[in-house]
This record gives sequence, structure tokens and C-alpha cells, in this order.
Amino acid sequence: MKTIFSGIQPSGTITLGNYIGALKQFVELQNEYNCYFCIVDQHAITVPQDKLELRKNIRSLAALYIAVGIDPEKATLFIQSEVPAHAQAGWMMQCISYIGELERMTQFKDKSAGKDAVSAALLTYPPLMVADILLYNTDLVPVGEDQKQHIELTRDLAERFNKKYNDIFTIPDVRIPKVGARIMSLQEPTKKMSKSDPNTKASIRLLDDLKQIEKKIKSAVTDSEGIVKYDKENKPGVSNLLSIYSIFSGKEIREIEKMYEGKGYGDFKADLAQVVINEIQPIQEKYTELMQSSELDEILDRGAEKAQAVANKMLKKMENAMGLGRKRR
Ligand code: ATP
Ligand code: LTN
Repeated sequence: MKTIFSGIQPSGTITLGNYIGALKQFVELQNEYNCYFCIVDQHAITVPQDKLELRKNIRSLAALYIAVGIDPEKATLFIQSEVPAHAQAGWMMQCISYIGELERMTQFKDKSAGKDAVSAALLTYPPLMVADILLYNTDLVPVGEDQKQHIELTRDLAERFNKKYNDIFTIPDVRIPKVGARIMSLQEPTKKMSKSDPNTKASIRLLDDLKQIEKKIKSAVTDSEGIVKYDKENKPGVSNLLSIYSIFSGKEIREIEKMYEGKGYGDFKADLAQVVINEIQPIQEKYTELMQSSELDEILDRGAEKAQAVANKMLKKMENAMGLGRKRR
């Protein structure tokens, strides 16, 4: 069985973008791959976090992974900071990265733009992500489109290490969903929907109150044309809503366009709200159940133990390859 690794930051409540771009893929892939799904809390602290919120978000993300359908019997679910090999391997990957290539990362440029105080870790964050992936002999990394550049860096650094020290790393491929690789903000449809966007109307959260979801969809920015048609360039708002509708209803975009011929955005948005609610409601019910049980901690304990065993083996190989410490097996 081939191996999958992916991670999500506990930097806020999961959005529809994270769900469509990442989590939905994970659920589809867990039967065919040996999967590691990580709550990357060390990535989250590259920007300021409130410690109580962070703790809450870590637990909540763990419950959401399971509520959307990740089966902890099949996949290994764990918290990054509970497997110290990640930070250790991340340091080694930093040592073979160049500042120039890190400065070219668009996520770094976006997150540092206009800020007075930018943490050094915001720049050195990709090598930690590289370590996350390489520690598990990962073949495939399912992510949204915004992460493609980081996976390319992962491949570059793996090859660089293999050539310079020892050929120990598998070179991973990226997997991006065909539809929904980049779900856009409901308020600024040319910007990606992001869980750290302070504008609450811009994103739908998996844990939003159902009435709120309806309101957010009804107030989503569209255009004045009144025609339900997919045209990403000229109608980014409507096109984004059409993608979401298509993904959750299983209907082709063209079929949906036909359904709303001669009708305005009002009907379209009202139906879309129902389609989204039908998808999210059962997830919320399962989530509430999990948050009240002790099952979650047991799953995370087991996950950390399993991940440590695999990651520590690779860490040892890396240390031996670089000549760190004393030679051990
Ligand atoms: P933040 O705003 O804190 O940077 P984020 O919402 O961008 O967070 P991440 O934790 O960075 O989310 O990403 C988790 C996964 O969700 C990644 O695979 C990422 O590519 C995917 N993802 C994030 N936003 C979207 C989006 N708008 N559309 C599709 N996939 C997305
Ligand atoms: N950088 C990613 C989160 C992330 C990740 C990973 C994704 C950290 N480590 C390993 C895939 C594999 C983000 O910001 N979305």
C-alpha cells in the first residue's frame, strides 16, 4: 500500500474550503492508502495564537477529522507537537534550504505582506512541512491548490538531500482535487476562502450555526447580471457558488445552470444553502457526540504512538546520513 501524508493547521475553525480542498479527498483516499493525517499545531504558531484558543482548536480539528469520515482504525490521526521528530527533522531540512527559495514561497509573501513583525518561522515554515511529509516515506500529498508550491519544494529538498547525503527519501507527488481546489471567499471571490480571514461573512465554517450558513450564502457577493452561469473570469462569485453546489449535489455544473435558466440568484442561493446544510448537518451531529466522549483522546494517543515509531526510524536515518550524534541503529 502506498502512503499518504497531509496536515491541517488548527488556526481556526475549518472552512468549506478546507473541507472540499483537503478533508473530502482524505476520506475518499483512506481505503486505498496507508494514511497519516496530522494536526499541524507547530505550523499554527508561526503567527500569533491565543493559547486557550489553540488548545480548543486542536481538539476541535481532531473531532472534525473523524466527524467528516476519517476512520481512525484505517488512518493514523495525530498532533504534530506530540511527535518530536517533526521539529528535529524540520531543523535539518532548514539547514539544506536557501533563504532565496523560501522567500519565493507565495504563502510567505501573502502572510508577511504589510506586517511590521513577521516571525522567522513564517519564513522557515516550509522546511518543517517538508519534514512532516518526508518522515513517513510519503508517496502522495493531497492538498488544495495553494499548497502546490510547498510540495514542489518538498520534492526539491528530498532530491537535494538524497544526492548530497544518502538516498533515503521517497519523492512525493501532489494530489489536487479536479473541482474545488481553490474555493473562494464569499465576500471577495477573487481571494481564497481562508480560516484566518477576520471577515466572518467571507467563509462558511463547518461548525457555523445552520441559520448563519443560510445567511452567509444569501449575502455572498455575485454580480448584477442575474444569470446563473459559470464564468470564472467575469463572474467569479457565481462560479464559486456553482462549484460548491456541484461538489455537494453531485450534479454537473452545466446541469445546474440549466436548472436555474430564467430564474434569479435568489432561488439559486436558497437551494444552495439547503444543499450545503444537508452536507454539514450530519457532520455537526457526529462532532458534538465526539467532543463529549473520551474516545478522542484515546485515538490521538494511539495515533501519536504509531506516528512516533515510523518517524523516529526515518529521523535516525537522517541523522546517520548527515553525521549527527553517534552512529546508532
Ligand atoms: P490559514 O488561513 O490559517 O492559512 P487555511 O484556511 O489556508 O488556513 P490550512 O490549514 O493552511 O488552511 O490548509 C489546510 C488544507 O486546506 C490545505 O490542504 C489547503 O490547501 C486546503 N485549503 C485551504 N483553503 C482552501 C480553499 N479555499 N480551497 C481549497 N482548499 C483549501
Ligand atoms: N502548510 C500547510 C499545512 C501543512 C501540510 C503539511 C499539508 C503542514 N504540513 C504536510 C500537507 C502535508 C498549509 O498551510 N495548508
